[in-house]
Amino acid sequence: MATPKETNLPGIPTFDHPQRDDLLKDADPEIQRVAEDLHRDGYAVIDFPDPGIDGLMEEIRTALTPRFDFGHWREKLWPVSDGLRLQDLWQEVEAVHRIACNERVLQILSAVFGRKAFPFQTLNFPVGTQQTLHSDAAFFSSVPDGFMCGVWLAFEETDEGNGALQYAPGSHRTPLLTNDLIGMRATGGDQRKLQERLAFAWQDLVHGNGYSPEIFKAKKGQALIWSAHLLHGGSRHADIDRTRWSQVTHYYFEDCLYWTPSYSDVFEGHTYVRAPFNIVTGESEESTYLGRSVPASESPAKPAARPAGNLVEKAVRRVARRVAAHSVALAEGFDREAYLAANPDVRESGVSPKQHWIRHGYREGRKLR
Ligand SMILES: O=C(O)CCC(=O)C(=O)O
Ligand SMILES: [Fe+2]
Repeated sequence: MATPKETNLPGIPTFDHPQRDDLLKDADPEIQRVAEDLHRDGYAVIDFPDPGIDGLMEEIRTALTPRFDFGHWREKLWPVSDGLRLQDLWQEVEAVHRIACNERVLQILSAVFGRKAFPFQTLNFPVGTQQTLHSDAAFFSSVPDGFMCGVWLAFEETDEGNGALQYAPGSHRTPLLTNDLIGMRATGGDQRKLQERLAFAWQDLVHGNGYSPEIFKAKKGQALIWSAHLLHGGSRHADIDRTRWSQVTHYYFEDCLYWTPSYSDVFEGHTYVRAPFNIVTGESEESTYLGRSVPASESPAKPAARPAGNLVEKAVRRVARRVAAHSVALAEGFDREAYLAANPDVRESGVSPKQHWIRHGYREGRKLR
């Protein structure tokens, strides 16, 4: 499985490959179905392939419950659309490790992508993340493109009430948003502004292409695989008395270069290259380009200093509000001329009417039209 099958296009994941039917002709029906779903929709659902999965999920819930402050979440984080998470608990909790390294999952991923999969990061959530729609490729990309995915496992049923995972079917066809596309420089720039611009741009992609986000109404023990470019996030966690226990494991594939577009200005010579940790082998995977090793970067392009305490909360609230305003403006068809006519002060100030609405008008309750 480690070596890609011989083809003229070894850099395209098998599920998207022009010869995918031929490449997968000997694969079992589940693998063929997952490949087809990833190709068509950008995601695929499986029953998690471990007969002891109920016990593992129970073990994780019991081990982690005392480590989360649910009161703080309800009072401070939930109102600003934030969640709770613990990263890389595979190092401490055996059940998290076992889920991340499940052999059948590795077999399915390796077959449908055509390179050997390895898990490099886990996140455990007790409640919904309420994250806005995004593509993981902004943070975890590969060369060749597309060799990354997430496998999200529901420890309990998820629906409209408890912040189910959401995704925009078909959005895996949208381009990787490198910094040149969003007009922001990573090196020497403001990483928070860049992330805000990215969040707006993903919303533009969803609205502009007419995608309709759906939620994953999962049964306990079901898992959703998303491909690197699928726009996904967490829906509103409406009922704060409910939980949304879940684990996501992020996977890369061997023999790639691993990089972070958000931290890179490639054509100015700054590529933030990673050496992701292979949770199965316990060793880092070095990046390679066409078979030759590429050293990992020392540190990302320096993000702007992070403010402390309630300044962080204020910043999170401000970004959440602006993203919401941007979404409303898109959904209702912002009319620039009508906004200027109704708001002479905006015309006089010379600022962009849409930016004014997103930054001020929305909060001040000014009418869109
Ligand atoms: O669990 C969620 O709501 C989203 C998680 C996610 O986007 C991720 O881990 O990449
Ligand atoms: Fe994500």
